[in-house]
Amino acid sequence: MKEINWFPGHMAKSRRELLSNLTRAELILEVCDARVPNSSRHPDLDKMFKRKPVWTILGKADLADPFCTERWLEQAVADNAIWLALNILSDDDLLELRQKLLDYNQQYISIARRKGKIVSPLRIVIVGIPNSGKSTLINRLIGRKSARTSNKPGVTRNLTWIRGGTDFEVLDTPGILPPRFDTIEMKRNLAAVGAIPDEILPIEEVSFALFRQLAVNYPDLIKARFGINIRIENACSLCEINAWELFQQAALKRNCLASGGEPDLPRFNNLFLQEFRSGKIGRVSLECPQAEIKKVL
Ligand SMILES: Nc1nc2c(ncn2[C@@H]2O[C@H](COP(=O)(O)OP(=O)(O)OP(=O)(O)O)[C@@H](O)[C@H]2O)c(=O)[nH]1
Ligand SMILES: [Mg+2]
Repeated sequence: MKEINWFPGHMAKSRRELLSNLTRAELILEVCDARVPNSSRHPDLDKMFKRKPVWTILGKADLADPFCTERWLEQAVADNAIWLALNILSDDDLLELRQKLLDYNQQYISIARRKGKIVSPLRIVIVGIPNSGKSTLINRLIGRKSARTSNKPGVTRNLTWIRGGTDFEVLDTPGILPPRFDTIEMKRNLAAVGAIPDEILPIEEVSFALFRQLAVNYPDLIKARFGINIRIENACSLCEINAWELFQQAALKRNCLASGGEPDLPRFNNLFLQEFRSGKIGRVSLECPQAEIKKVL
C-alpha cells in the first residue's frame, strides 16, 4: 500500500493548543472507534496528558461486533483502565455516561463545598481521531447543537470550550491522528472506518483489503449482503485470487457494471466502503484482542 501521510498543519497546531488548555481540564475523554480500538487510540496520549485521568470511549459501538467489544472491555478491566463502549447516538447510552461523569464530579463538589468554594462544572477535554464522534458526543452531553458534526473527517478545526449548564464544561478539539501509523493494517483500518479523507486514500486498496478481511472473518455477512457464495470451510485460507474473484462477483451483483460487462470497480469501491461505514453489512470489528480476528495481510 502507498504511504498515507496525513498529518496536516492544523493537527500539529491543535496539538500545541491542546497542551496549553490541559491545565484547566479535570478529565480527558478519548473517543475511539469501537471497530478499531487499537488503531484509533493515540500512541502517546498518556505521555501527553501526564497525570490527568483519561477515560477511553469506544464510540460507534452500535456498528462494532459486540463479542469483540466485550473482549476489549474485559482487557481494559484487567489493565485497570476505564473504557466505555457507547452508541453516542443512543439516549440510554448517553444517560449512562452522563451519570458516570456526575458521579465522578461528586468528589470535586464535596471538596469544594467543604472548603466553602463555588462549585464549578466538570471540565472535560474531548480528544480522538477524526470522525470518531467527538462533536456529536459534546452536543449530546450539553444537550444542544453547539459543535458542528458531519460524517466526514476533519470537520472541527478549532479548540473551543463549551459550557453545558452547571454540570459540564467541555473542550471540543479537532481530530488528531497519530503522526505515524505503526503498521499497514493500522493505516488500512483507519482508512476503512473513515478517519482519513477518501480523496487522499488509495481507495481501491483499502476497499479490497477490507473486503478480504470481512470475507475471512464474517463470511456469512458478506454472503448475505452481496449474494455471493463463499465456501465457509475454506474462508480462513481465502487466497488472493479467490478473494479478487469474489470481489468482482460482488460488484456485478450490485450492478456496478462498466462497458463490456466488466465490473465497475471504482464505483463498487465507494459503495462497499459506504455500506461498511454505515453498518449496512452488519456489526463488524476489524480489531479484536486475543486474535479472534484473523489477520489478512
Ligand atoms: N452509528 C453511529 N454513528 C455515530 C456515533 N457517534 C457519531 N456518529 C456519527 O459519526 C459522524 C462523525 O461525527 P462527528 O461528531 O462530526 O465526529 P468528530 O470526531 O467530531 O469529527 P472531526 O471533527 O472531523 O474530527 C457523524 O455522522 C455522527 O452522526 C455512534 O456512536 N454511532
Ligand atoms: Mg468534530
